Amino acid sequence: MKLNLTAKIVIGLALGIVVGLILNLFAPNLFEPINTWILVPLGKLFLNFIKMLVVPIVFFSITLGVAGLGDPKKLGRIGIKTIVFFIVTTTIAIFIGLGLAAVIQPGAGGNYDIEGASFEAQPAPPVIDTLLNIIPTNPISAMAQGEMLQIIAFSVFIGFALTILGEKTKGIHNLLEQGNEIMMYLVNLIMKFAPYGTFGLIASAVGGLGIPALKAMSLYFMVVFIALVIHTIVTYGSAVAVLGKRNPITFFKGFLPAMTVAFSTSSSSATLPISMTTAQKNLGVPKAISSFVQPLGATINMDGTAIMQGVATLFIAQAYGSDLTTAQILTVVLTAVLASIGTAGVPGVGLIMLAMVLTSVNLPVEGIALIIGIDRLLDMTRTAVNITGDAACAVYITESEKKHQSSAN
Ligand code: DAS
Repeated sequence: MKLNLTAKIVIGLALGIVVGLILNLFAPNLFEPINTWILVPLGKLFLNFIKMLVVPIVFFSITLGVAGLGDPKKLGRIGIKTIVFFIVTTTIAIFIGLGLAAVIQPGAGGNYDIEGASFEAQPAPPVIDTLLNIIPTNPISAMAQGEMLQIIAFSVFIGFALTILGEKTKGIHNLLEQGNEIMMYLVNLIMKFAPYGTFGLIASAVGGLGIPALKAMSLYFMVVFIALVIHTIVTYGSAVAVLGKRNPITFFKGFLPAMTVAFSTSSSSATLPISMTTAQKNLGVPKAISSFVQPLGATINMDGTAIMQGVATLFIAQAYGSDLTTAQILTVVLTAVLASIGTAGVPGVGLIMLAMVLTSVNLPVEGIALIIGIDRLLDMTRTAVNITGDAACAVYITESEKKHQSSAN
């Protein structure tokens, strides 16, 4: 029987938990050698694969994400309204995630020393330095050093230049598109190793930390899930009711077929054809609006992913006993919004962009070890949220264009 990747990851997760608990509860003396020779290498290999892709994916995704926004002059009324809707809802999403994580504190009582990656909190630089340092004096060295904010800033400038230069830079734009294709292929490839990496990381975390690790993971899962549900019902429900002048129940019922496909595929891009036909057939979104808003949204609007990144960052900070300053929280919001613009709609890429958010506030990427096992299950849910945000925007634009037409006549 051919198991799909999600099933394999879930099996890796379950086995990791069982092996971790057995080692922790019944054979602690065996844990050290097994952890050193099997579990940590499996986990480290997977984390290294993820780290390997972070810088190129950030550069290609954010450059193309910004270029994809189109020339502000040519964006037009629909484009401006769409992008404003996307940025506002993504920012609300992050604050819902951060707020819930700050209140529920899923990683509190942490000080987890995850697979030897103990973490010394570095004093955060003053806000003004953080802002000034965003502009890289040497972009290549920023990439070499993994200075995420500087890489993002450089990518935004390049993306903006591509938009303004248009046809003159068609060649380099295509080259970047191909580079991004290669990156998405490599994401797919390393996700095939996810079941083994997940097993190693979870067995190591649970084997070393025992039940508290399981508790932390379940709490994290619950906080992300609740934040996703709140954002979908409250933010999208009100946007559809107030801006779209629709009954939210009818909206969610009408869009459910697309949400279930997104849930099962964990890919906004793969679901796009279904999302568009569902919005057109069940929500009465005109083809012209659906064909602009939803493909753009599938690329640059990922509220569910932004929620995960906000919660995960606070959770990992708590797990390492590190309090984020206000400047660092704002950095998380900025990088998570940009990560959401950059994240392509393929399975697991939100996790890779999380490494970027963590690095931007000097948190160790190893902290992903505690959440990676359950990420696939959350990926399914947040992908369904991601595409629902695009559909809510399409309904808003449909209503707003109707008003515009009637006032024009
Ligand atoms: N699975 C991605 C998507 O298709 C989102 C993510 O990885 O967070 O929307």
